Amino acid sequence: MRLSASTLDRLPAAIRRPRYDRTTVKPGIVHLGVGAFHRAHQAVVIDDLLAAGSAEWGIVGASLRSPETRDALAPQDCLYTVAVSSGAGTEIRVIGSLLAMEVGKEDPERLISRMADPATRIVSLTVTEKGYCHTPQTGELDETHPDIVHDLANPHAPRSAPGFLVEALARRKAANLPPFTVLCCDNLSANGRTVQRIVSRFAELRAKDLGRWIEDHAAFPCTMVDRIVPETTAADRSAIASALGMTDAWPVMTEPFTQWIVEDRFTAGRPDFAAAGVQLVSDVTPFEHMKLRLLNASHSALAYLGYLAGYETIAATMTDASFAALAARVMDDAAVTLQMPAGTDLAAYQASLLQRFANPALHHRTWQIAMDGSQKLPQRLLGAMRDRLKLGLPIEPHALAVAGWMRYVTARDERGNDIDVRDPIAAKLKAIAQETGPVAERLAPALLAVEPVFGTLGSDPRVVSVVTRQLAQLFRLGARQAVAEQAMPPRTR
Ligand code: CS2
Repeated sequence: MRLSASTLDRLPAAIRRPRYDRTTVKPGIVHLGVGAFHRAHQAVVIDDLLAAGSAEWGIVGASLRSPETRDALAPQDCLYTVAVSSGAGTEIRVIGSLLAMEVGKEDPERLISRMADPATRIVSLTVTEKGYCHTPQTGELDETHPDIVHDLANPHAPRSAPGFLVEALARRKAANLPPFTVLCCDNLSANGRTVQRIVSRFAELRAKDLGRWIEDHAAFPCTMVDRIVPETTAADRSAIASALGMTDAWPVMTEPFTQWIVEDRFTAGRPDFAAAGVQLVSDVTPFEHMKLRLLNASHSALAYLGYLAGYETIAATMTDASFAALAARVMDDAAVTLQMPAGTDLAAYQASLLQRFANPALHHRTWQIAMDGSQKLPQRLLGAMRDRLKLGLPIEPHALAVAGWMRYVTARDERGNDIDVRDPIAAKLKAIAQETGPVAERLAPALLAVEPVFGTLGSDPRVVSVVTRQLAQLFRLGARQAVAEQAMPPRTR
């Protein structure tokens, strides 16, 4: 038996499921990038709102490339399970907010029509950092990106997220419709403003007046999104199947914690987010910095160094006291660079992060978080490093994390095995490493000179010297010992 609208009533009574009439829900949102994160985060919020009676905000989900999610969910009427695990137990719930699925690559026209439809009032996105085709360090559109080059030449059949957004907005302009609100839910710095810059530039390259119309009329609120959602494993699938008494081709696993902070700027209406626990604020910046520099920065540090030390998951890495201490030090060092609204309890936030990382129920692979480092380092680690240097403060723990990334992208682990490095510039990074060899004094400056990642920070002599020293330690001692030595000094604020 398979989860679907017609089998919902055969689920065990205790399992929460949509009690609202899904057939009357209107699609107000098109979401690009229906991965596990979206399905365990925004789609759950919308499911809560639909359950509370607001029937206007159903989601049409789209994958830009792969048909996998559509193929898994379409036979299930887009129903799927979210399993929330704390270590103490698991709570299972079936989500109904996803109404239909599109695949951009198969039928770009269909997806564009959905986005341009007057019923669509928000287009939200979780396409990961690299999905915006921008230069991570500057936040500007990468005009040489192959997908951007393609989309400018074929604007009516795009491939990239900016290409789809601009074509759909162009159709709305031509039809005299208001633009939808573009709601970026990816971990970019100043995500809304960054996407606005990218989209406006792309539009301007197509036509000046289109660029101007988007500038003048469209809204791109910034958001801070947070929930740890590891990739679903085969074991998860079978555990869910036995709990449901039927199969779900693609359930998602997550933690109890969830947070969504959104700037309240929408051009065509929005759901009553506050009713579902979303925080609406006038400026997301401090919260976004807090999350990227505390959670994501230490996550990346644990991912690179933990992987090198042979730990498969973040929870396993956290059982090693020196790694937990290093994560805490990265957070302490980043915390002094934050300007939080009065009343923010950063110490409590940091303590809760360490607990969340240690959640033994989450099989969050270090390899998964290590992906796309070239796109992640600037907003997670480098901004805080730059700010600490301005304040005249040391940068050792951050530099060790960056060195961990450098050691990782050599694509050879400490036992001489290959590492499957996933990154848009993996080949370039590996070539650099092959040219310099595993010699910190050569490798560190060569990687620091990769401008789209490091910008001017990479030529700062203080950065060159500390990162080189940390990388040398990593080559000499291995990750476990290097982390233990770094974690040893007393914590400083
Ligand atoms: C992780 C994030 O994969 C990664 O890079 O750091 O996906 C992280 O789990 C989320 O941002 C948590 O909200």
